[in-house]
Amino acid sequence: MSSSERRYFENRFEDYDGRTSLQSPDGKIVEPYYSRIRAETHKLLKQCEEGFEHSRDDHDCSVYTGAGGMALLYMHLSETLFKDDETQKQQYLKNALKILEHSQHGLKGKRMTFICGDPGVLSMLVVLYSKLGQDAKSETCLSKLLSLSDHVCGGDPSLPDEVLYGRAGYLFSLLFVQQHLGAEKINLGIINQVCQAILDSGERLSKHERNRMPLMYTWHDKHYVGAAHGIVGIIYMLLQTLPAQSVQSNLRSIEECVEFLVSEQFPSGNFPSSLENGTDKLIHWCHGAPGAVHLMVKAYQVFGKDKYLSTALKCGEVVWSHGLLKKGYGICHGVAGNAYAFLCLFKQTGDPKYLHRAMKFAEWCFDYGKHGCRTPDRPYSLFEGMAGTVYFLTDILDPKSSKFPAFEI
Ligand code: GSH
Repeated sequence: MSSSERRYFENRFEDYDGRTSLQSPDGKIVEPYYSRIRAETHKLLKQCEEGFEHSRDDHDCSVYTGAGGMALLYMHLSETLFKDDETQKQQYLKNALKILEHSQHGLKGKRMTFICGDPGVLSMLVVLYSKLGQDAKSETCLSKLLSLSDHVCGGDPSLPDEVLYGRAGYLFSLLFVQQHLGAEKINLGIINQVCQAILDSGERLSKHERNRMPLMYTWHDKHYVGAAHGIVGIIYMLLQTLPAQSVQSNLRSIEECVEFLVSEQFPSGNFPSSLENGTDKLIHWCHGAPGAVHLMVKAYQVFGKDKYLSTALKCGEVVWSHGLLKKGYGICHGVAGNAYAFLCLFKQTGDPKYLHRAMKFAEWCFDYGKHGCRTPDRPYSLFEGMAGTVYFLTDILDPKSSKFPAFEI
């Protein structure tokens, strides 16, 4: 393949030298990197806020491309970049609330997920109202959020199960509220039912197709594999919901799915985008190794099999060699999203090599727009554009606390 046909730039960064210390005793990145990352983040944040304001689409309140994504970034900044500045911290929470209140009329009552639908906005409102002392409003939004569970669990055959548009994306909304306000905030019975609905749906399709996998999922008639639309994302969400009895009772089936996925890994370390498509091409969080790494590490934590960790480590190699994407710097199909693969491996292994790699990808992002990448359709959005890059850069400041937004709990 010629370099012009490739979807990635050659990675010319040196790999980890095995010596340099990258973390200070409190877990933060050492100087001068810490200050440099903060400075670059502030620069990009300013650009992003201005760009978002100018290109704002009041009809899009999604976390993926719209106002919800900016609100999620602001919530994140209050916990990272402005963590030690109480005034700024409160201000960014208020900014997030303002954006969401403004965009509430854009709720469509159509999509059921955190990333693309009403539950994202509602669950952030639950958290923000509560943090800002408006408990009655928080409860109202929580009731609205929970009332959607009837539809999610009702067996609607047109509702998918994947993360971007389906049941697993609704599940994340509930986990998000729990993460911020405590597990007791959401009745485990509801969470259990949502997981059961996902499991039932997977089992139904598997039986219908006489598939060797006990759980099988499709989206738009394709058996997608990756984190956004496929089984990787669905199974990952279930494994993040271990307290649910339905998940506990189906761990065997879930593990069989993980086993199957391991067998689908390409020699390069990447994964196919769907079972119908055997080409080793997309190295994105949404499709491919950068998303699968999260599942493999989680599966290792839950089932304890070394094989899952080595599958994850192989993902890390292909992301390092082929992960500087020409698509851009975003989190869904860009360099920042790919860098979360290294943060995930660093959190699991403690190996500074992965922190080094994440920092090199961060360095690439400092030169935002200078590599000749394509411009995303929504250039300032969280999943396609600059807001996602800013989110990642602030996460790397304290790598052990980093989490892929709207996906990792
Ligand atoms: N609209 C997106 C943007 O402007 O950033 C581009 C669409 C895109 O890249 N989609 C991802 C993908 O893998 C899936 S979410 N597309 C298929 C491909 O790159 O071949």
